[in-house]
Amino acid sequence: DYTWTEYHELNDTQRWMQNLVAKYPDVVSVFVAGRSYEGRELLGLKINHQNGRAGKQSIFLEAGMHAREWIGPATATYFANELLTSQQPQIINLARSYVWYILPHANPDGYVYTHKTNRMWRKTRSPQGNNCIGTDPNRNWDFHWREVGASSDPCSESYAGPKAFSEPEVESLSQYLTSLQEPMFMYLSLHSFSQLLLYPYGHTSTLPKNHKELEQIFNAAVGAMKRRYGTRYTGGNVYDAIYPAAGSSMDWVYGVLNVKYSFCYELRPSGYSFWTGFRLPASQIIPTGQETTDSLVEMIKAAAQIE
Ligand code: 0X9
Ligand code: ZN
Repeated sequence: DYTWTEYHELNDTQRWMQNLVAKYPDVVSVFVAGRSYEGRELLGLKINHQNGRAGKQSIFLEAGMHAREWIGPATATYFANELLTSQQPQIINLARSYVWYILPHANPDGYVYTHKTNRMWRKTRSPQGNNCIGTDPNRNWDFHWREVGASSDPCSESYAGPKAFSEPEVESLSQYLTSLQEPMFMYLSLHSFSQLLLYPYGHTSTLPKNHKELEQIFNAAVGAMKRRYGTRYTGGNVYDAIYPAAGSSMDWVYGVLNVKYSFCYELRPSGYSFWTGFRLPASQIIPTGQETTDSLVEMIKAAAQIE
């Protein structure tokens, strides 16, 4: 059985998703948002309660863009399971009020590589110049591409790629996001680590137009994150809160698709240790899933109140 007491390989999670369709045929379907360089499906879950009201908006949750950040996919699947099984009225309500798209593995080739060969791999697996492999998929989106905080060196961990949307994962996911029928209410990107909640932009310190609203939502989300286990998050706009970084999915969705609420979580742990930061013990998957669910519930409530 699929549990949240250990990290899973890609195939396990893809099988789990297919099994959910069989278990909840009226509510769950899978979607394929394209294919990776090595031909793997970008497989996600669509959760849509037919008995919800008509004209629902969507919320898209993306994780696993960076291969070694294993807590992202684990939290995405934890949250999907909550949407499907929780008895809490708030979560039942959330599940019914939106059309949910949950993509646990935006970079499946990289994830497989972290299991088989190099636990610390970050990028995609497409061959680039100078005998180096991979592009940083979170620098490859076509919005102020490569302007700052992105490298033109194919061997760099933040290589932006030879051009915007050079990576099949990123190009096809962008196409898929553009093609969705329901208006998108919110876009969420799960990364790790540092315990930060981030909003646009990465390419400039100029705050986005609705930054007052984003800050209000930020405060609600960070407050809820702390409630259960005292977990402290900081953050703000990417450029000031961490570092300049152009070409992320969050900024593209905000800037090009005009989705007003676009956020990125840098999940547990806190601190700076590169060696331990990506190796969050599996015993912390459930607590991370619980507090992040708390945070998402309050975040979406706060955003819905603004409307
Ligand atoms: O550098 C990144 O891409 C992200 N940090 S990480 O340690 N996970 O690599 C942060 C970038 C800002 N986040 C988004 N714009 N989504
Ligand atoms: Zn990341």
